[in-house]
Amino acid sequence: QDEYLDQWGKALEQSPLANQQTDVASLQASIAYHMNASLFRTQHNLEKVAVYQALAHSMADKLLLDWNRTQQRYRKDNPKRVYYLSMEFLLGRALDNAMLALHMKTAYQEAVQGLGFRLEDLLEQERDPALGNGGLGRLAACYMDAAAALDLPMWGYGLRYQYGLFRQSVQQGFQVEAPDDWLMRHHPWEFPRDIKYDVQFYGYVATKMNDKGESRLFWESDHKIRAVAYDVPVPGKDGFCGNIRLWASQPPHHGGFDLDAFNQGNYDQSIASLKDAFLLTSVLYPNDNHQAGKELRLKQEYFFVSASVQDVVHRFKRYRCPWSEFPNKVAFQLNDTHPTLAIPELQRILVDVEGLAWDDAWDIVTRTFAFTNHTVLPEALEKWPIYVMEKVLPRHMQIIYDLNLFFLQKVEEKFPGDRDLLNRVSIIEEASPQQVRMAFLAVVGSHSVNGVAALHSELVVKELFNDFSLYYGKDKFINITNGISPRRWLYQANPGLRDLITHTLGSEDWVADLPQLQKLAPFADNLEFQQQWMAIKYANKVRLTQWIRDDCGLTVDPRALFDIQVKRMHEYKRQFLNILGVIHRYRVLLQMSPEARRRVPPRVVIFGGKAAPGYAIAKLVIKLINSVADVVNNDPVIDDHLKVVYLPDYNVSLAEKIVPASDISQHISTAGTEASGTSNMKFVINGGLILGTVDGANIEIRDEIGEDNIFLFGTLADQVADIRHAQKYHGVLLDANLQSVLDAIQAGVFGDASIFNPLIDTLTYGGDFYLISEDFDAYIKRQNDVDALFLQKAAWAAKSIRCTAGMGFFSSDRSIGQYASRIWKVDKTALGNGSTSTAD
Ligand code: CBF
Repeated sequence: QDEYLDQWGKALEQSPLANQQTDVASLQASIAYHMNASLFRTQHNLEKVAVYQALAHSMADKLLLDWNRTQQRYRKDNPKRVYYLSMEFLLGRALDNAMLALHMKTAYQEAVQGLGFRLEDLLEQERDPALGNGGLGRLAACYMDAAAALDLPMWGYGLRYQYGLFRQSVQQGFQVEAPDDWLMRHHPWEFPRDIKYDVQFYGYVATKMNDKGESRLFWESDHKIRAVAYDVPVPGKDGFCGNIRLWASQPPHHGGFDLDAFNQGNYDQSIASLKDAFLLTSVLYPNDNHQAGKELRLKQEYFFVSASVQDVVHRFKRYRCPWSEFPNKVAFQLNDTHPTLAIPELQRILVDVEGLAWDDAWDIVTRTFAFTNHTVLPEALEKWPIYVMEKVLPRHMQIIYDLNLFFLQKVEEKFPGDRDLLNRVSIIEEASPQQVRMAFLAVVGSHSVNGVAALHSELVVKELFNDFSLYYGKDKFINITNGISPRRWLYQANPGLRDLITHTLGSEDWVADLPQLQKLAPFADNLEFQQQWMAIKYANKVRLTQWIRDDCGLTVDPRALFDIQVKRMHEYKRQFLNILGVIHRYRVLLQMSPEARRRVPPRVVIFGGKAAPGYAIAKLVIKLINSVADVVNNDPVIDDHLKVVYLPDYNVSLAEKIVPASDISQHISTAGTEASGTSNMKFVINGGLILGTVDGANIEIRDEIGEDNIFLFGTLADQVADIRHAQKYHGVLLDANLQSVLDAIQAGVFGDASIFNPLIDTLTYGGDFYLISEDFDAYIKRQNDVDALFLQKAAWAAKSIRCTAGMGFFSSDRSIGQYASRIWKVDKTALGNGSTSTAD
């Protein structure tokens, strides 16, 4: 075929794909072409969604060319590549992002306008691919974006769930879940590939002779499901385009159809394997920071890692390098423990399939994997019962036993006679039933383990993996503080602020070099600049106000203080504390004279976030918020002094509207529970002040922007254990203001009180595990400080500017740069002019 390569290159050069023009008329032509050729529609039958799709196809054409060039270049240069293994990628919408990355938004805006549409309306037609639960999945998306922007050879691997995170609506104040059928309409941002791997489950392990007469273990099973690749391009800079490969499940052969069963009239049986395959990647488990614990989830995890490892091994073998080169060509990053089975899977492939000696294989494995821990919450730490693992993955269970044995022997060598230690570090937990501790397996199989913010990484070493850090030494455990994409979370989400910053700093260079934002600091006290700054904030608030009106039928005043808490509903994140604080405010306002009330700045308190469908207490908090909203929003005495909003179906694209509109946002987890948080970074970079606990990345945000520009309060992480201990023995002494708030709920001020009993019990009988009572007074006082500052317009504006100015550190480019140099040891690839062809 090589002799024809030149000819193919020339043919492509002549093709419409390589000759795309970017003037308005050519863009219109390309949209019209796709309307007819890709969607089979004509201009006589136009709906916004169809125009959006034609537009997306037109844009994707441009990305595809970059994608092909980039991947072809990799194939030729064979650099060390990073594979980011993540069960979740919360990508958000693609079109706006791609247009901005390729500097084509203005041209497309004009093009669609000339065809009778507004670009903003078309952008709203895109469904969010919600292939993630919250922070972990969104972080993965920001990291892919950063790698693409940095020209770093990194691919993401994940699952193409047929149904993403459920869609949430609110009925009678309660959360109602519906399936997220995001693929019902054609999704123009994924490209199905003819790349397939079979993944097997169940079966048995036996011994057989290989060609050399050596006896080998092998794993046999009839139960196979086929993984099929879908590639999702990630727009980068200057013609570079990254990739996320998502696996969908399909039946292994003959399309899963059993013709014999059909001929015998056994119709259910005839499509049984089809149903089986469909189910595997049908739905994302909707738990955030909580283990799902179901056999199907274990199968999803294995399916995902097996296909990914097979794909990477296949690519490696193409170059015929010795196996010892594998760690120099491949770095796997485990995004939490969900992909940990990749460790025994690679060991299995190297030993059972490729015939390497156990120790050689293990050396390769441990030099290839690195692990990021994202939580210290015990309920989120994955453990799989051995009886489930033995049934689903019999060979992997054997491998895990062996790995554990060799590991414990080494621990015994270093710390002889310490049986307790062996028990504590064993990958197998001697409980009933016995379980595999996935986090321990990840630590033992990785050369580097990192936490995601300074405090979190400290807790990881001191608490979660203390014994391991004594055994391995501290160097294996590092911190890499999370970061966010400045492209999506400022450049794209806040065009007004983007333009002001660009104008003030003289160029757009700050986007790729975020510490340049510091140059805004000298303008913090400049009154004219403050006015421009706050006018942008006001416009963003107006935009959100319209959204609230359309979505919730509620009118709110954009001049009020917008106080926002949007994130997954979870007890440790303490939305309960927030709503209890709102009730307290409501009661105080009611007791005030009208004059006194007028001296308090009006507030709009906005909530958003989904609760896992099985998480009853979190769902009750949603109900309480909505019940309080019903009363407060309709109280004529309160009028506009206080409004409460619950925005349903919080997702990435809604976040892009909410984040730029905050005056204050709340990040108020019990100290030591929120590993990092990333929405805190998004709010602050957009000039929103934050009210938070001394937890996660709040601490580093304070260090960067200065103590004066953040409202911190509450118990410190190292005090929590003592307080819980004391509460256990002496009971919870409820704060007096909090007690009156609870009395009001129990008196039925917010409707049927009995509904809320289980929630109130978490404070009283439940021992107030999340220290709401302990922190209540400090929280209320800090809220009063917020009120006082909001009345001083210039002082508020100055702090808002200083917030943005200090956020240079939190770019995902900095985080990914640190991963690259400290863990993966990879170089950037310079993009060359490699000929275009379909790579991989
Ligand atoms: O590191 C990213 C985020 O991950 C979580 O969402 C998680 O799922 N474990 C944490 O809860 C966040 O603190 C963290 O920012």
